[in-house]
Amino acid sequence: MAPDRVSTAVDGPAAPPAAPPGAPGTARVVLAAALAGAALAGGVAWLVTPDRAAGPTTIAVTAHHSRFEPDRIKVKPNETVRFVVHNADPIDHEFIIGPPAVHELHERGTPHFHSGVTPGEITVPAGATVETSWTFGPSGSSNVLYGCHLAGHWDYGMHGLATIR
Ligand SMILES: [Cu+2]
Repeated sequence: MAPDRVSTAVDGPAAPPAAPPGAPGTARVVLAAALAGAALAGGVAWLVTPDRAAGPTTIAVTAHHSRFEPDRIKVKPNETVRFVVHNADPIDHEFIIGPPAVHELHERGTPHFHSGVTPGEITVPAGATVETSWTFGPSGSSNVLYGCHLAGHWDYGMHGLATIR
């Protein structure tokens, strides 16, 4: 159970809804949530390789039970990735992406509302889907992490790792 693409087969059999009827979301996000649920049932972390076949790279990320799914992604050096982040939880979350220093700053308590003006820093309200873009550095640059710094969320495990290669 290690799907390597999330942005294909959106026309396949209907997946169970990831959010209540009427909540914002896309087929792609629903599929990602369904795959993530299946992977988590097996107790495994899994890896997503973005689909680069058509246009800008998009990675769908779902916040579910205060974890990010997927929690491991692979990107190309210097690649700009559009993150479509869906919050399937009944509480708000944030999605902050950057090198470790960025996360140290946010973990110490900078404001926890992000309008999206700063690339890679968004608030994702309960049930909402919010997008942001991030441009990764060259191969061999420092690790890029993504996570939520609302009180206790990072320590609970609400973070993921992007590998540049
Ligand atoms: Cu959170």
